[in-house]
Amino acid sequence: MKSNRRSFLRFSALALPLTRINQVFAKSKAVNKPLVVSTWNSGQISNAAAWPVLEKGGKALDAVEQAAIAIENDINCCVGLGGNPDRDGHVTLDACLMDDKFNCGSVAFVEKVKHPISLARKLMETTPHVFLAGEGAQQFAIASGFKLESGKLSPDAEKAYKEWLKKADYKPVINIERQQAHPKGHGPFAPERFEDGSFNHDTMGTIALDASGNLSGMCTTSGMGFKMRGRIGDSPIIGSGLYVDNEVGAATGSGQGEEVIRICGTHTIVELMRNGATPAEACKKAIERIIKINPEKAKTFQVGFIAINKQGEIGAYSIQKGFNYTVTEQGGKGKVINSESYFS
Ligand code: SD4
Repeated sequence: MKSNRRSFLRFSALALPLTRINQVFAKSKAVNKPLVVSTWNSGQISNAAAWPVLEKGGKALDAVEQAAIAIENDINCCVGLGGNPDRDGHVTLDACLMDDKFNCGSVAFVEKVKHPISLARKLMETTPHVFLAGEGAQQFAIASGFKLESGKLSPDAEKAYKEWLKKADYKPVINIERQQAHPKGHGPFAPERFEDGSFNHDTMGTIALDASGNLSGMCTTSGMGFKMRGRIGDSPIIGSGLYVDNEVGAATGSGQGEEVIRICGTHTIVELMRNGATPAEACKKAIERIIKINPEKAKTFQVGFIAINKQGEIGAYSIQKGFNYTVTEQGGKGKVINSESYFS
């Protein structure tokens, strides 16, 4: 009788879907919350803006929007109107966000809007649509009361663009981080710039778990520097640059967008976590999937992912060395962590 009961229990456990088993086990662990994680060491700026919202028990969605606004405001960072222009000299911005109920909003190829993240949120909250691009997105911004601003390239972006124009070589290579600091210094995030002033990344992603245990995320970018006019990368594409499933986890990333789109990068990571992978394992598997497509080509570009799960576990992985991310949890002080990478 006893053994029958035991085998019944064993077989019913096997009959449970893996996600359910994960949820059952997860319940026994203390959840690490609230928590916010952003790509790169400039994530210190984003996390510092997100944390006060989370600390007060606010929503993860509000926290990630604040994270994006802060970084879009920062002329010395890499995103927003001061970021690298396209090859014709125009700054075109992409951004998206996603909440804990599969609500999402994205805008792409938008010009003269200082906070594309807030435009994406407006789209999400006031229309039946999830993705708006170009002129239409700008019209929607005007209709929604956003002011158009010409913006100004940051001095470094301007210098880098002028430098690029000398050869105007259309060979986008992205995010191969330099290991040494900028000799002249450019504020606290100096090592993120090349000597000619150009950035080595143009994208900020933030994912957060709030005190109520709900997840949200955002991704905002000026896109790959000196890109073809109209080119859109992974960052505003739900499932590529950002994905959130409140039952499982959230992921975002930075790097060569085309390669992330090919594998639906962040959706892949969330699905791997659904099937039992930790955030770190899921990021690593997604990166390995990109590398497997063309291992030789993968030596020439960077992709870095970050992920969190419902329990507040954190993970990251990148192709090349040099990717880092910022974690803010209890105590509220942002900690920059160097990601593990495939190539050393
Ligand atoms: C893009 N993923 O437009 C972005 C670029 C990026 O750091 O992440 N740069 O493809």
